[in-house]
Amino acid sequence: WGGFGHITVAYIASNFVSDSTTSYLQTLLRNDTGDYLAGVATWADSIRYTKWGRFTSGFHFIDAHDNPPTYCGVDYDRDCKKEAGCVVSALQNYTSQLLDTELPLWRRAQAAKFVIHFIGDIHQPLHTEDVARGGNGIHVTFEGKELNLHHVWDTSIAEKLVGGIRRKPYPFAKKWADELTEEIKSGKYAAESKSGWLRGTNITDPIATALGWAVEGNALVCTTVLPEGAEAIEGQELGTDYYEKAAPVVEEQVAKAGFRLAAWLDLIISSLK
Ligand code: DCM
Ligand code: DCM
Ligand code: ZN
Repeated sequence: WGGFGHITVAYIASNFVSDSTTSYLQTLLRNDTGDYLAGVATWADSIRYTKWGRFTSGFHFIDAHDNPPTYCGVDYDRDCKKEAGCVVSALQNYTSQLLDTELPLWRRAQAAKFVIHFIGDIHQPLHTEDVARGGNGIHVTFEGKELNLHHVWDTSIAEKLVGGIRRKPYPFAKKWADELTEEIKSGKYAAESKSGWLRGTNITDPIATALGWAVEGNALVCTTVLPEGAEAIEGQELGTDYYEKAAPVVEEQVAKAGFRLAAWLDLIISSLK
C-alpha cells in the first residue's frame, strides 16, 4: 500500500490491541501518543531505497508464479526467493526478532516497525503476484491520469474511497480507520471478523500464518484485480466500473490487515517473559 493505506492499517490495529500491548509498544517505540503505530507504519518504505536498507527491498511482496485469471495460488518453495526473501519469510524473521528479548532494544524496535509494515503489504493483492512485477508494468489510467496498475491498487482506489486526502494522510487515515473499526466491531464485517479473520493465526508458525494471508489476497488477483487477465486491462480507464468493484475489496483488505496486525502484536507481546 501507499502511505495512506499503511497508516490506516496501523490506526485500525491501535484500536484493537490490548492495553498491555499498547504500553509495551509505546515504550519500545518511544512514543506515548495514539500515533505510536501509525507513526512508524511507512518507515520500511522510507529505507528500502537507501544503501543500508537495500537488502529489505524484496521483503514487501511475494511473486506468486501463477497464471491469473485462470489459476491463482501461492507456493512458498516456488515463490519465495531463496536469496532475496519475500514478505512471508520477512514476517517470520522480524516476528522472531521482536520475540527475542536477548536482542538490543533498537533491533526489536526495528523488527516491530517491519512487522507493522509487512502485515499491511501482504494484504495488498498485487503484493502477492508476479505478473508484470506485481502490476507495475501494466499501464492504465485512473480518472484520466496515466498510472500503473500497482499504483492504482496501492494508492488511487483508497484515496478516492475517502474522497481524497488533501496532503494530510494522518487525520484522513485516522478517520477512515475509526469507521472501519466500527464496521469490524458491529457493522458489515462483524460476523466474518469474529468467525473467520483470525482462523489459521498461529504464533508458533509464522510462515503458515503469513502464507494463509498471502493466498487469500492472491485469490483476489483472479477475481477482482485481473478478472479478464493482464492484457485486457492494459490501457483501460479504471476510475469508474473497475473502481466500483475494486473499492470494497481494498476496504476489506485494509480492515483485515489492521485487525490481524492487532492480533499478531497481542500474540507476540503476551508471550514475552
Ligand atoms: N534505526 C535503526 N538502525 C538504523 C537506522 C534506524 O535501528 N541504522 C531505527 C532506530 C529507531 C528508528 O530507526 O527506532 C528511527 O527511525 P527514524 O529515523 O525514521 O525516526
Ligand atoms: N512490488 C511488488 N512486486 C514486485 C515488485 C515490486 O509488489 N515484483 C511493489 C513494491 C513497491 C512497488 O511495487 O510497493 C514499486 O516497486 P519498485 O519501486 O521496486 O518498482
Ligand atoms: Zn511496502
